[in-house]
Amino acid sequence: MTRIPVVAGNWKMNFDHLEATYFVQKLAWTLRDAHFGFRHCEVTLMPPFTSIRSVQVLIEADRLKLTYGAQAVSVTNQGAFTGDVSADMLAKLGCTYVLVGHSERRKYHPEDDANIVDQVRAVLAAGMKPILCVGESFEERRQGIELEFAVGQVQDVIRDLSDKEAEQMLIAYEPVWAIGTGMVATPQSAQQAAAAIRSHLTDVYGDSVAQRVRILYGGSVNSSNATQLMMEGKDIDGFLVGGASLDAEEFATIARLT
Ligand code: G2H
Repeated sequence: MTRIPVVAGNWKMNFDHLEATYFVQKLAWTLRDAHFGFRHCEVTLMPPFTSIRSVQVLIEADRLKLTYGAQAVSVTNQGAFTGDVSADMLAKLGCTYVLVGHSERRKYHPEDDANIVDQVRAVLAAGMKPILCVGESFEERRQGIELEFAVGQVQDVIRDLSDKEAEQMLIAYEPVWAIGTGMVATPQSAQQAAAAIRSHLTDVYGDSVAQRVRILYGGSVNSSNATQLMMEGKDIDGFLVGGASLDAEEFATIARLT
């Protein structure tokens, strides 16, 4: 089964709508092939809520072969939830993906497993694809339980999903100690985690579903480590890129190497 790799740029809380417009123009100029589609991978941008509409307008106006998504979503669809943004609102903005359970959301917001399951359901119900983020902290790695921990996080979220729903998911393995630190997982350990996650998906859904789910690696990815991670990661289907996605040339290089 051939899985099309994804390179997702998680801008986190960076770029207002004007900076976002400038970035997309620069990325399109840097990657002239954005007009024709990338040969090997899908490139997707995950701006803050306030920049999604600007990114959408530019991508549609210039017919760029880029997709985009959001970094978080409400578990409810409408009503008195001040500050929240619903899955339907994001779907109407043309979002393809929504990040769910990023470690920064788990840390700074009350996002526990039950809430993350509800976010996944909301995203799927609105016709988008959740990118579920999992990964161990330094402490779990020190104890040697990193694989059990990451697989356990996947297990907690997917247990009630149907085969069809599971196929729509992407999973980003992001060891917390590697996020924004410059410390990247070794290609072997990234592959080992991706393989453990895929093996769990096989146990639950069977091989044909498990082989369709794209598993990304995230955590200090840049143009110097992307090639090795891809070459040695037969279960790694692309990257969730944070810091390095804020530089259009660097991000374009990662996309070319994926
Ligand atoms: C991991 C990643 C993108 P960074 O969170 O989500 O960030 O590449 O800066 O480590």
